[in-house]
Amino acid sequence: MKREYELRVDLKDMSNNTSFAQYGNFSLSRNALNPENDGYRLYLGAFTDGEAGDALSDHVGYMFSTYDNDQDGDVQNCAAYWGGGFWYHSQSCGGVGLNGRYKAMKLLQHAFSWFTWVDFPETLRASQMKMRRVPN
Ligand SMILES: [Ca+2]
Repeated sequence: MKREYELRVDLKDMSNNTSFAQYGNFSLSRNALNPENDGYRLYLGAFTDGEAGDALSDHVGYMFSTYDNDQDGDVQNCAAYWGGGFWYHSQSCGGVGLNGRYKAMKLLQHAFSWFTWVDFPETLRASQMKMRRVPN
């Protein structure tokens, strides 16, 4: 039986307010024989808790993109445009970029954001993605 993990994302804004979002059943390339060929595709179960809100479910099913390996499906290179790798959405990159820049460099450019809590033109100060095994 496959082990099940939950994901907790801790966030901090520029005023040092903190928030979080939590999901059940986190995995990458869930059913792939070769995760690298599958792009380490994001899989999440249900949003289970957190005042930051569910911004990440929109990104489920997308591959992890980096500036030198654009797998996001959007016309642009989201990792280059936002400033860091992530599971970007195929339409306008999506609303979460936890490796994005601290400040948007161009008009309407997203950066380090979690759109249901901190979004353009504001950016986050810090984030942590933590996973742990769900006890049986
Ligand atoms: Ca692209």
